[in-house]
Amino acid sequence: MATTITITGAGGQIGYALLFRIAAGDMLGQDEKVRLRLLEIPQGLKAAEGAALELQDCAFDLLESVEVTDDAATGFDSCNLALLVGARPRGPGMERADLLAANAGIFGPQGAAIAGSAASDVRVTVVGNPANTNALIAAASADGIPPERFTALTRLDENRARAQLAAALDAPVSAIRRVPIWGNHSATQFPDVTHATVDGRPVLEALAERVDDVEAWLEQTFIPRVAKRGAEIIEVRGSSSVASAANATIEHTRDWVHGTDDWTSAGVVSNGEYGVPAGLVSSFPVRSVDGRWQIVEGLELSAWARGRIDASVAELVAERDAVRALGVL
Ligand code: NAX
Repeated sequence: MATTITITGAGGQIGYALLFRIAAGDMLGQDEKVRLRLLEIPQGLKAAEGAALELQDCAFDLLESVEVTDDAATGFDSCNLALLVGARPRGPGMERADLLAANAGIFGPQGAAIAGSAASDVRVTVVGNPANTNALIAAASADGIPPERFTALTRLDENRARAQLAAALDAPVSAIRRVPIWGNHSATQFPDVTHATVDGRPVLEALAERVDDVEAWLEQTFIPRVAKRGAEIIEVRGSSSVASAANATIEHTRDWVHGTDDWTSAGVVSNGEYGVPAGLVSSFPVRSVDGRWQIVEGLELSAWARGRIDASVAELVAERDAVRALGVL
């Protein structure tokens, strides 16, 4: 057996960083063959075709086939995993409502095409921004597919948060655990260190030994650094995050399929957990058990954490309402 994986925007930057790692077995392991479907718009076909030629030249043992198309029904045909990377970026002078509308025009039809032609076990990860609301739109357009099969990527934010804590504590990143992201994949996101540990010890305790005022450090240094890391990468590198985004997409999907031994973060459909309105795609602390994301429940939230989460969730509500006003939901 092989897993069929559809990657939209496969001719773009993240697509190029994803394809070779998937074909090398980084996502599903060395025992699972893969069939790749590269779905692009006509302008992106050549780049995707070029990547397909290079995939061929890698002669990967695990790679059974590569197909390039600009037809959504063909692209999602029998796919088990859909990685929705292609999206409409914000152009000059574009208002937020225009951006949401342009992306609704992509993710609505793609959700419908997934419902029409994907395998019955399909699992969808939305990377293209605004990722949470794009996932909501795709899920709402995919009649017959349970909404929990649609997720948005916030793993990159979590990885950034863990890496920043590791640097601040002079600890290896592998020692840092339980740093969930709450809310939207945007500047309002809340990277939460309340329950985080470093080598099993509370991070808050370890931080208190290194910074004078932990709360101020979290508010003024840590959270802005994590939430604005994408902008920092653009400033330094001259281009947006690519390899780290592809890596996070691989980790998210791998964990969804193979399970986790601890918490991680993913944008998943809320059932009202922690007061997040049901139906929104919000990031939560999650575990992956038997191929399903489960929200970690029962965590105590301080008034400060509650306020941060509420602010990010309010942004998700506003995005949903803007999309509803367009008549999409
Ligand atoms: P690129 O502009 O390099 O590539 C996007 C590709 O998508 C292009 O080849 C384009 O032709 C294609 N595309 C556009 N509309 C399409 C459609 N309807 N069907 C199929 N393909 C389509 O962008 P890249 O750097 O690869 O980033 C892709 C998306 O990831 C962006 O929306 C970006 O904002 C988002 N990101 C999300 C992150 C996350 O953590 N969730 C982090 C990284 C990144 O910023």
